[in-house]
Amino acid sequence: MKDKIAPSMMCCNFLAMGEQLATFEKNAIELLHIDVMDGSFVPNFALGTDFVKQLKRATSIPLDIHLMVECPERHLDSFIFGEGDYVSIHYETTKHPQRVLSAIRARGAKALLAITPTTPVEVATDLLDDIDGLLVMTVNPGFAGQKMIPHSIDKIARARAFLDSHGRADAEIEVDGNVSIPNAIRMKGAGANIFVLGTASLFGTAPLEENIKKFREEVGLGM
Ligand code: S6P
Ligand code: MG
Repeated sequence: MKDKIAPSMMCCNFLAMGEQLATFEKNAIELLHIDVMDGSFVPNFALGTDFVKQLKRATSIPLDIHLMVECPERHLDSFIFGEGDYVSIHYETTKHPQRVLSAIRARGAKALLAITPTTPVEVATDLLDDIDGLLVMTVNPGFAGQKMIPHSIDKIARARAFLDSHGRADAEIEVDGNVSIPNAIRMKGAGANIFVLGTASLFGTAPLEENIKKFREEVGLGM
């Protein structure tokens, strides 16, 4: 399974977005992670429909839309996504996760089930035919710049074992939250292959390009 890097766009410098996108394109970034927050499922607001529209127009890098919103089924049609994009919903946000996941897939996108640090991986048991992977939150959703919840590495390993033992060795595992280089080395060892990069490894003091190269090299990601 291909390793992928997904910069967390809420951590971007919004005043230099064009330049940053150009750097992502030049460095073959695989996905752009877009945190959508509704101030209800999570105690914060973040990126929305017009931002996604603009990004879609501005770049051909596929989007990775992380919906942290109640009743995502009511909002899918407001977002532009399709073939090649990823969309994740949280298990707790809808009464009928199967319906929402299949609606995402019906549009040609990959559907991921997102699980918070206290949601057991087994909630995916009856959704295994409807997902392309799991998004394992390694912090509580809502904010950038948090510390990884310590049980996360074990949780990723359990998620990998769960998927493999249920005939879904092909399903991807995305990790989101405090993906620093040392944490990512352990996350990759536990079975993750999509890495959301925010303040812990990408948007710091060094230039983006330098940070991307360093991350790929030190974590041992294939290009
Ligand atoms: C958190 C959100 C994440 C953050 C990311 C930031 O609710 O889903 O995608 O943007 O975790 O990365 P970092 O390195 O600041 O934790
Ligand atoms: Mg996220």
